[in-house]
Amino acid sequence: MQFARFPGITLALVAAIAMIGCGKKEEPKPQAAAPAPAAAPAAPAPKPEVTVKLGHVAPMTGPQAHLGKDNENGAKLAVEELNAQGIEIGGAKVKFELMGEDDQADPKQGTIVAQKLVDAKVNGVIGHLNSGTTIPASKLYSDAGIPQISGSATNPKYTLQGFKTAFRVMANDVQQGKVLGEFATKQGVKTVAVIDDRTAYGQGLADEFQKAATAAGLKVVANEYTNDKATDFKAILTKIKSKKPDMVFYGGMDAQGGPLAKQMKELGLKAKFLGGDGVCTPEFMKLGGPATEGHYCSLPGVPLEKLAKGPAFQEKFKAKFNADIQLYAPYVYDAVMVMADAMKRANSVDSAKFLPEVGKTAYDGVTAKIEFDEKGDLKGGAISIYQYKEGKLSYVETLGGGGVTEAVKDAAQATGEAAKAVAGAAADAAKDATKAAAGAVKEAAEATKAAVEKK
Ligand code: ABU
Repeated sequence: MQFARFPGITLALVAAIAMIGCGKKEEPKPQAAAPAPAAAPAAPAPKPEVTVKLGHVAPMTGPQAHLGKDNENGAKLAVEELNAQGIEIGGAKVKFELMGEDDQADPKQGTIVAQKLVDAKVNGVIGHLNSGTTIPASKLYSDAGIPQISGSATNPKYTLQGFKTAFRVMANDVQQGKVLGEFATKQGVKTVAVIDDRTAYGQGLADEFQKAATAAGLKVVANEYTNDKATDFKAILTKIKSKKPDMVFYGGMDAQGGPLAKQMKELGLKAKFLGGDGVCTPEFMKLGGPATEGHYCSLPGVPLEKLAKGPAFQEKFKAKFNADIQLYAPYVYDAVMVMADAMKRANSVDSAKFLPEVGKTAYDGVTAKIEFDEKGDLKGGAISIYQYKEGKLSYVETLGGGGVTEAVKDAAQATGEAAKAVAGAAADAAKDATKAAAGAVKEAAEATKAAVEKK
């Protein structure tokens, strides 16, 4: 920019002159001594923080990865909610952290990752998913005094070892096998073929089923075995077909159960299929396709829709993970909450201090009112039967289970109270209407009488 009257003088030059003019250093004026500033109030010392490390173990790779992910999502949801609550324990703000490990559903890998969690000094362990990994790992956690809660391992041995650290939040396979054996008998079948995958869960459940079925009068016409990696079952199914059983019972998981049901149909087996919780999944129906239609499975607990906190849990799970629950996520969620609840009651995150409180749990969970017996098993665990219908699990009935039925009772009571309130309001309204009508009739009668008298 140039000035109009002095075209050669630029704005920069003017600025330079101005700066020279201002360049005279002014002597500092003597100032009166400033009063000493009032001492600021001491800032409150920040609350100490403590990190609680929770180990979570499940197969995150291999044929059961979809179930491992489902379990981990249940644990993640619980941890996120606990952290949002800003819990204080023992005067410190607690931050929960999940240490996820993949045991590949392999017993040996299960102990390797368990040792890793022990070395990392985790405060507690949620898992493992499979009984075959949970049982050997539980010895390491017990030796280290680390509380362990499984949301899915159902083999009875897990809590029969006398470990003070071992707990589970669902019914075990003695209960499940018994219900399945009795259910098979109720279906009117006379003969059954039993197949299992030789895992702690599959074999254990098949044994319990067989005990209950034979006690109820069923004849076992074949016992066959496979493994938890198999995909081709035609050889054993061909042998079974020749025995013409009314029913095939499978002890194992959905990755094998789905193809097995499909191959039963392909080979022309007319027998009904029945399995436990490991096959009671959307994945079973996906793998088995239309061949799964009309068959049955069981699941510890009762349908979430029938529980007071179930529908809300389903909604928040779907909203967070954009996925439906596969199987055990709500149980794993409850397992984390039970562990945190024990820490709160003990006012300590120290495993040795809160472990006794785990045993004293009385927690109103999503899946049940959770209380443990002296072994660490869920008290009064229920078992429900489902039928595969048009690609969905259709609820049939719930058998046994004080703990779970308590929660159902709570929901039913709430519904009953609401219904009573509606009925009460309707009765009041009806009373008012009757009174008004009676008044109108009386008035009409008086008017008629007056009219008659006037005549
Ligand atoms: N409860 C069936 C799947 C987990 C287990 O191995 O026990």
